[in-house]
Amino acid sequence: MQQLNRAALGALPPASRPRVDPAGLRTRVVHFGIGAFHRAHQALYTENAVAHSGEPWGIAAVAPRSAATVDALRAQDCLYSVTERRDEGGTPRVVGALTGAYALGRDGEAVDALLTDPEVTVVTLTITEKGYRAAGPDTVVGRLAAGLATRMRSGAAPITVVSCDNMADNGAVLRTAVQDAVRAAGGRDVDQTLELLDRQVTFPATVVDRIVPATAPGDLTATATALGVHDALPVSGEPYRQWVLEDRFTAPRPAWELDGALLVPDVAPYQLTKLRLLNGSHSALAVLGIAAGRTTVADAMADGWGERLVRSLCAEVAPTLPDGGPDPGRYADDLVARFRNPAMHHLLRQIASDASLKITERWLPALRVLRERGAATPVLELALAGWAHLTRDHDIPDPARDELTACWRTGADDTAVVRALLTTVGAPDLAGDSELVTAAVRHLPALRAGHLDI
Ligand code: CS2
Repeated sequence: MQQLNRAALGALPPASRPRVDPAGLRTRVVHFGIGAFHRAHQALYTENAVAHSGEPWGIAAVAPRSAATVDALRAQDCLYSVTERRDEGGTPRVVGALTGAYALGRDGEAVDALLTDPEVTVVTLTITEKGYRAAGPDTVVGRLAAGLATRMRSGAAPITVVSCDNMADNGAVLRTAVQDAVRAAGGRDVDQTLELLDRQVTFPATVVDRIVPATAPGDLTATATALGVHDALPVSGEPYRQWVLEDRFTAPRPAWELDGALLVPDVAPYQLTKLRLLNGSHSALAVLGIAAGRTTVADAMADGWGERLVRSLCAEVAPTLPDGGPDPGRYADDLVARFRNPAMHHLLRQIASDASLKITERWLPALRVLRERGAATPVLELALAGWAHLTRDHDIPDPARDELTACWRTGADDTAVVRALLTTVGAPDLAGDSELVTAAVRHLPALRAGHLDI
């Protein structure tokens, strides 16, 4: 079967062809993190913005690690398809927004050149929570900081840097990480560079939302059948997507609002609602669902247990949300419908990965607010128990996995272990909350027996 590339576009079914002519685009956005989420979210918004506005915004996508994805994309002239999953099947649509693909280590010089190119005025990032903790010269943050510093020193144009990861205050977190990396790199003109960065670069906060499971082997076959050509990098996502951006751009950007993106003065109410309700429920479904032998989100939702968990977690956490965001009741209704989508095959294991970083964004801040108020937190206690149970003996990737498993190896009792686990993820305050720890520990025997207590 012929491979997807520019020469094959004419042979695609008309509904599957890109909305823009990829050859007519110019590289004006650099994106770090080439994974499925970017390809099904920001790249799509950008292609649609181009189709609406006629402005030729193209994206150079940089892979922090995987040169294999870069090579596969290049072999397809940076084309790939996105399938919207309403039910089994769905029509793949080829996206033509990418103008280049680079591997951070191997193509470092090209990436540096892009970051100093005055025509590039936007950088976006999807590097996951752990990407913001690493700042050596070969990391995304290190490279970005070095590139921005060079851009500032050479008097180049202002630029906006947009974190698209699931963290509260993601723009401010990235800004601090970049400033720290510039300071760590040293040099005589550090202060002047930092001052220029302050003046010429903004880091708006954003909320991104679309459920995009990792591509499964069956997706490749289904996509090839629908397209009539082979796509090595297909992605599929739910129909719903949302992008809320803090309206603080210092330089030109694609007209994403023409594709439904919201530009608002303050994203915090949207950000906290999404993190605590959607991502918070996702993580709870993942750790508890795995304990009960479920495989996907849709499985966990299929028998009523998942829905009860989502609704009760949303109800427990809603009082911690600031005004001005979506209505929590309606949001919970939408979540139940989104999570039920049987066409998604979203693996609980995927969501449970890096849980030690995710729960510090998704559960712990809400838990702190509720405990300070003296409010009851039965659902978050159960979720914590599910997480603690998962850390005991699992093979799910997590940067803190060895430290967490080591907590169980001490032979201490469950209470001491749960305290140690919480301390390991940076929550010694919660570890010291005896009532909370006792309540979580009480669930462990049932979880060990595979019972779901909700
Ligand atoms: C999920 C998210 O894997 C996870 O941790 O909770 O990727 C989630 O699907 C997205 O944030 C939805 O926008």
